[in-house]
Amino acid sequence: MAYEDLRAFIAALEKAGELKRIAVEADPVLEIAEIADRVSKRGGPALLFENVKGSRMPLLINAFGSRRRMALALEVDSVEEVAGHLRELLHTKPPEGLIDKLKMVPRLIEVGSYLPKKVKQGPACEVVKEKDFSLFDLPALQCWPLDAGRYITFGAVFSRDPESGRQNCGLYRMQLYDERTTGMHWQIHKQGADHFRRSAQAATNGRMAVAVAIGTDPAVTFSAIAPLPPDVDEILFAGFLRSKPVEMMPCRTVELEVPATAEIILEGYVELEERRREGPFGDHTGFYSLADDYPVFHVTCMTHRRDPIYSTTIVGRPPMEDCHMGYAIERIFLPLMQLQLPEIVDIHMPFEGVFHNLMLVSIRKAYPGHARKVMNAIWSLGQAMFTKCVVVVDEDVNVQDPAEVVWKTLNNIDPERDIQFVLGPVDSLDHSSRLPNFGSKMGVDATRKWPSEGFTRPWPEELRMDPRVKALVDGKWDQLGL
Ligand SMILES: Cc1cc2nc3c(=O)[nH]c(=O)nc-3n(C[C@H](O)[C@H](O)[C@H](O)COP(=O)(O)O)c2cc1C
Ligand SMILES: [Mn+2]
Repeated sequence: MAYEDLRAFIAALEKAGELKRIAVEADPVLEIAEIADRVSKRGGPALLFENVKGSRMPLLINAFGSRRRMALALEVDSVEEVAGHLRELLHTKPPEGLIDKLKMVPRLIEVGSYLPKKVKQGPACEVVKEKDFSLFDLPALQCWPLDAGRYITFGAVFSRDPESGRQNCGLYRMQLYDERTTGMHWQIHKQGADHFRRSAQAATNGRMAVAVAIGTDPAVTFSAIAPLPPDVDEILFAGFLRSKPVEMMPCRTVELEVPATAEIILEGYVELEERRREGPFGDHTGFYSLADDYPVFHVTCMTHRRDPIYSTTIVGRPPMEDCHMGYAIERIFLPLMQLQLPEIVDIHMPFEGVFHNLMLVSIRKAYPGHARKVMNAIWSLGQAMFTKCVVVVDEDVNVQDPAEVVWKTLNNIDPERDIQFVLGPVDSLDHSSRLPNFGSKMGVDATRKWPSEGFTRPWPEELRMDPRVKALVDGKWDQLGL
């Protein structure tokens, strides 16, 4: 059964022994971050702070912060199951005969049944505040000492495409400026920024409606960070993940729909002309991302449950909570990549690469230059375009084992011949690129080189012991006293 809301997920975490309640008072300014960081680094549980200094709301953090909790969030034993389900759906052949058509019906119904369900209202608007409220009622964290202030770090931001009218939902951090305004840190490549840009092109002075949901059911939170293609509805994807439609209710003061079972909703607008300094902020990279100018979110209404739970996360040097969400993305999006690139056997993004810095890819190499074709394809595939370094290996290399990849790659490459640089868009958080958002990327062709690629020397065999000798030693092993 799908989790109705964040609370149902919290209950499941607690039942699984994956949640620790903390009654001791803790300060949302730095202290909670330090506690969560230590727990993250030790592979510890989700934390529910019940006594947050200066706020009446309990605070949840690290709820997705392990492989097991990520699976619990998606209600599976392993996120591979979700990939399997997606693969099945994607490989449904167009029906041929009548029998095939009949077999398709349940599948089509299944997809149709994930569509968001409109409801008039929900628990998220049990309390409606248009006048007397302050964003500082929320226990928003200051995560790192040089952060520009306190930030809402786990809000799902909703906006509407000015032309198609479709909604987008992306997770972007929000710096608290005062009681009613925050930064709106949608980076230039993201869909919120696209809506904003196109709204501004249509009308130079005016406003764009924005709503933010904090504390949504875990499928919605995960969908908000998932690198879905533009115009694929995150809420439909969440419905697919939880095998049940997400209930969406209209906002009170703006024309947007938000998850009806969220803990807290912020409604408001961004001015199309306005920008304000945002950051610095201690980021996923383990460094502070630099301050820059971003739109400003003016909050006109806050609604919440009678007893809201504030949900948040911190980012920083890996491993952190977001790494486990990144791993789920790696597994779940592999079938989608393979739809375009069936030669891909597996991919892996080690935590240390912070999502975009390193992708290890194994392929079934079929023609000269195949590895380079795959690199170029990855650089043109949605948010994978940010991948700073792509390493392509043959199918016999296990990319889930970075040590094996390093060993084989460094043996296999003639660097000048096998490394390729390209220029293009890079992640906004990259502090090393020559310009913000623009820089170079590197592809390493670590596949075995072929004569048809100009490599005419013999390629050596990999060391492997004779199986007969292995069996012999197995038989003697106990006597060896080793
Ligand atoms: C904890 C966390 C914080 C994030 N903060 C931001 C952010 O501040 N700005 C941003 O553009 N993306 C941020 N992201 C990444 C986006 O959520 C992600 O790229 C998402 O796919 C964007 O959706 P969109 O394509 O619909 O815009 C964050 C991701 C995580 C896990
Ligand atoms: Mn999107």
